[in-house]
Amino acid sequence: MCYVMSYIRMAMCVILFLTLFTGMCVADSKGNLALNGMAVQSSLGHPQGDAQNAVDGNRDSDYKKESCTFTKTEFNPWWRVDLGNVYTVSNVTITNRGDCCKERLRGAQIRIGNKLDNNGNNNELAATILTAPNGTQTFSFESVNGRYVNIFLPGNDEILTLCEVEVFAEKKLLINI
Ligand SMILES: [Ca+2]
Repeated sequence: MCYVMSYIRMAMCVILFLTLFTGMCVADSKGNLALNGMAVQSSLGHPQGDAQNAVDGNRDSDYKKESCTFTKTEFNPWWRVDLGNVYTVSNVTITNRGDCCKERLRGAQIRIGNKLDNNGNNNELAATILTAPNGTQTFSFESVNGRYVNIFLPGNDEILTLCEVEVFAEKKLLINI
């Protein structure tokens, strides 16, 4: 009886230890975290311009190939992906539209964080796209913790089009928000 009790006590200790230990762990996270994530955008400006097209794993920059997003012409358009967990994001790779209108993306901001105030566009500014990307361009920055990655294009009469957004992190933080 004594042996059984001590065995159970030990087993409980192991379970408790593992629970606490794994709760503090950080897991390596390699690869594109945005791939097939839940994506939304401020508006839909064209039937083939769905927000999900920027996380479909296809960098095709020809809008006619139906793998790019497209908002209406509006004030401060934005696009957002939910990574599903909090990561320390250090790189975002963006594929701009290539068949025309590259300059539309100039001035767009990469914002990362855990809040959805102002649709996530108030989250920390990680980088600004100062010159229109010619094809695919990677933006590296001081790591920012966050679950949401926004591409925010401030200004009047702007159209936001993204053909692919890829998000990379150093590690995953096991915090559920
Ligand atoms: Ca795409």
